[in-house]
Amino acid sequence: MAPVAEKTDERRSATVSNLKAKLLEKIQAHRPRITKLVKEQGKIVIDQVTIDQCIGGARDVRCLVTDISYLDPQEGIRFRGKTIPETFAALPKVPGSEYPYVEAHWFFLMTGDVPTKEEALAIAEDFKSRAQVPRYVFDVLRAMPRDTHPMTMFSAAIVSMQRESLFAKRYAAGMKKTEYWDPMYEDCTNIMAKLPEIAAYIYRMKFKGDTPIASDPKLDLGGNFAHMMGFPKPYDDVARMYFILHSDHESGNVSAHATHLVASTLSDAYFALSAGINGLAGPLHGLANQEVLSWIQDVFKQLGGKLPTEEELKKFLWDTLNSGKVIPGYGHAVLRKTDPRYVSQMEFCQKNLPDYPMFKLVNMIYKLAPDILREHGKAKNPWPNVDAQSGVIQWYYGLTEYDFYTVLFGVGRALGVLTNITWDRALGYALERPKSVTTDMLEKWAAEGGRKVS
Ligand code: NMX
Ligand code: MLT
Repeated sequence: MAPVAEKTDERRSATVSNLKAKLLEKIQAHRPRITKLVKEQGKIVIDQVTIDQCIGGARDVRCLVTDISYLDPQEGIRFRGKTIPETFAALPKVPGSEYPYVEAHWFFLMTGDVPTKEEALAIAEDFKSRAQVPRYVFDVLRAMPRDTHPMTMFSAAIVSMQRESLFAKRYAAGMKKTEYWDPMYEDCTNIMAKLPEIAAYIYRMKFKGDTPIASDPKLDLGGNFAHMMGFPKPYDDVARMYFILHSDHESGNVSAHATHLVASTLSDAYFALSAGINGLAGPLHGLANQEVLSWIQDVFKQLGGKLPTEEELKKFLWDTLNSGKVIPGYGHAVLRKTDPRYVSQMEFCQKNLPDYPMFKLVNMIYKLAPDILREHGKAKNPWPNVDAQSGVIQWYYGLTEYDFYTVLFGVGRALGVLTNITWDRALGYALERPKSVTTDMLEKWAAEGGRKVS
C-alpha cells in the first residue's frame, strides 16, 4: 500500500484551498447559466409526462439537472464527460498501483478538472486531517444488536454525526444563499473522509470477532481502507476501483435522488446522505450485489459445489424467474446495453482471476441470461448491471460476508451524491416538490385523450 507523500501544513492548506478556490471559480461561472435558463428560457418545454410514467416511477421524465455525470442508455456512464476507461487513464495513480487516488476522483467530480498529482496528494492530506471519527459513533454502533444489517449500522453512524454539521450551525446563525455551498462542501468533505473507517469498523466489529484495525495515516483512502479491513494487496486497488466505479450514476437513481431530495429542504449532508444510503439498501438498487452472491452460492450449493452445465444453469435461471424472483444483477431502469461498470470489472477479473470458478459461472450467466430474459419478455434491458460482477471480486479477495457489500457501494456512492448536493447549494436548486394527481383525474384525462395544458 502506497504512502501519501509528506506535506507541510502551509503547502497543504495552499493546495487544498486551491480546490475550494477552483470550485468557487466554477460555481461563479456556472450561476449565470442557471439564472438565464430559469429567467429567460424557463417556459421552454423539454419533455412530456404520460400516464404510465406517472404510475411507473417517473421513468425517463427529464426533470433533474446534474453536471457531475450523465448516463447514456447505450454507452453507460460518463463522469464529467469522461468514460470509465478515460477516467481511470486520466486521474493520477497511487505509486505502485494500477488505479488512481480516490481523492483525485473527488477533485475531478467536484470541479470537472483532472487534478495534478500534487493536487490529488493535497486532497489526500486534507481527508486525513478530517478523518477522525467521533468516539460516540462507535458507541452508537456498539449499542446496536450485532445481527443488525451493516447498512442499518452505516446509515445510523452517518446520521449520528449530524451534530457536527457546519451547514446547520451556519444556517441557524444566518447566512446568505450564495454562501450555502461553502459549509455544505465542508460537511461533505468531513463525511467523506470518515466513511472508510466507519465502514471498516462495522465490518471488523460484526464479522471479524470485534477486532477493529487502527487507521494508518501514511496511506491514501483506498490503501487505508484495505488496511483497516485487514486485506492485503491488491485489495487496496480493488477498493480504489470499486469506489470510483460506484461513485455516480447521474441523479435519478434512488440513492442520488433521495440524497438530493432531502438536501433540497436545506437538511444538512448528514441527514441527506443517510437517506440516500437507506435507498441504496433496497434489493432493486444497491442490495442487488448481495443478492447476486447469495444467488450464485445457491447455484453451487444445488449442484454440489461444481460448475453447472449450460442446461443446468438454464434451468436454474428459469426456476428463479418462475418462482417470481428477478435475476439479480440484470436489467436497468435507464441502460439498454451491458453496463460499462460490469465490463470494467470483468476486465479486472480476466486479468487477475481468470480461472476462478465463480468468475466462470458469472461469465456463463452472461452468456445465457440475456436470451432467457428476452424470452421471458418482461425486462426492458436483458443485460447485466454493475452488481452482477462486483461481489465475485470481493469474494475472491476474502470478503465473503456478502451482507456487507452494499456498504462498499455506499462508500463509493457517497463521492457522487455529496458532490451533487454541494453543487445543489452552489446553484441554489429549489426545494423539490413535484405535483401529485388522483386516480380519478388520470381516468378523466385518459377518457378525454389527454390533459389540456394551457
Ligand atoms: N429479472 C426478472 N425480471 C425483471 C428483471 C430481472 N433482472 N428486470 C426487470 N424485470 C421485470 C420487472 O420486474 C418488471 O416486471 P413487472 O412488469 O412484472 O413489474 C418488468 O421486467 C419491467 O421492468 P423494467 O422496466 O425492465 O425495469 P425497471 O426499470 O422497472 O427496474 C431494475 C429496473 C434494475 C430494478 C430491474 O431490472 C430489476 O429488478 N433488476 C434486478 C435487480 C437488480 O439487479 N438491481 C440492481 C440495479 C442496479 N443498481 O445497482 O442499483
Ligand atoms: C446506480 O448505480 O445507481 C444503479 O445502476 C441504478 C440506477 O442508475 O438507476
